[in-house]
Amino acid sequence: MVTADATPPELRLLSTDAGGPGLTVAAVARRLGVAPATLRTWDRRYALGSSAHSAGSHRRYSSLDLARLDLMRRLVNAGAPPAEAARAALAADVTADGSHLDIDPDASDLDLGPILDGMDAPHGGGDVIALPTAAPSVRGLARAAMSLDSIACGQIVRDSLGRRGVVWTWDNLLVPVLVGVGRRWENSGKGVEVEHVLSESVTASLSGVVSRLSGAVNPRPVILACADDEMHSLPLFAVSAALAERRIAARVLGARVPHDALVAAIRRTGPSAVLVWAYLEPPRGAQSLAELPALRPAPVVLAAGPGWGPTLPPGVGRVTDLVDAVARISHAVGV
Ligand code: B12
Repeated sequence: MVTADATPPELRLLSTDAGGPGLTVAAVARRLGVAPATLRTWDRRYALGSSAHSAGSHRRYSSLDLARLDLMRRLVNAGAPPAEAARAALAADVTADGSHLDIDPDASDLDLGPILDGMDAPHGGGDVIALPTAAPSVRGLARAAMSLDSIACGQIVRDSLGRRGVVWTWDNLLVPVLVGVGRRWENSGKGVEVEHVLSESVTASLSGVVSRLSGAVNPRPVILACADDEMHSLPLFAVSAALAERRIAARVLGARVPHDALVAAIRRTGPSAVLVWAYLEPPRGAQSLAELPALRPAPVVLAAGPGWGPTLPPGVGRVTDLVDAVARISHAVGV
């Protein structure tokens, strides 16, 4: 018998256990960081789904169902073939509060011991991102990213953007997961593929907010660019989406913008504000910001990110976070 204290606290004690309605497929998908289609497939193929259906035969999940599905997800993430993982999850003896799983190793051909040992490594260097006190949506996004499930990542991020807006989603959902992913890479050297899947999903979701903008209020453009060699472009998309919510249109030049290309873009468009993001120190440092074209009227030039160092050239403003960036750009465009 192998015992794992495996179920995260937010998966415990759902209302079906007290005779209430339980969770919907969408809610379970969010909590587990698994696409709803994957849950339906597991139900159809392996009979691993909800034990109760409510009126209208919609699936409703109890904490015991969730504990089994969570185990299934963990085993699959740890490399178990889905059919084997499902057999083990179905054979698991789940306790009443869903907090423990007693797994019978004879129920499966898998050697479950090493897989269970590898689950929930505590310091973010293993197969999870360590986010012990995080909200369910944060843990769901982290799990989806770790599973390289870009569809679930997109669903979780879009859901939050729709409900809470760009600034809340950036500060409370995206930053914690991005920092966790970055820390895992720092500790283990693993997970660049996770960073890429997460970044692509976040970029696409934030771009979706921008694509719904019509009737922008700013007559002169706003330019958002990364410094020379800088690949960390996500903050630009966050700024662009947060501005779009205020009906301000921005032109995102994206990652690795050579200094000469930025100069050319400024000359061609005559922007009211230019924000340049640097996570890493740019090759020519903050001095490059002093060498932007002197237009009339002069654009507001903003340096964002830790790469610019402590001293900025005269006339260049420093932006400290997303709210600050939106406020300064809104002021520059006169909104
Ligand atoms: C995603 C990611 C990538 C992706 C980027 C994809 C993309 N399209 O953006 C990829 C895989 C390409 C990548 C590459 C690299 N990465 Co990287 N990456 C990250 C990760 C996980 C998130 C980056 C991000 O968007 N951060 C945004 C927020 C979450 O960062 P933050 O520091 O908390 O931001 C706060 C402040 O900066 C502040 N702030 C201050 N001013 C402003 C202004 C504005 C407008 C905003 C919004 C915020 C803000 O508020 C922010 C919170 O809102 C970070 C981890 C991390 N902690 O950020 C590593 C991280 C930035 N990467 C790092 C490194 C070392 C690299 C690589 C050199 C190594 C590698 N893996 O190959 C390359 C660099 C390549 C290059 N030339 O640029 C290090 C940087 C360490 C350092 N300071 O030197 C980090 C910190 C990882 C780590 N923990 O070590 N990376």
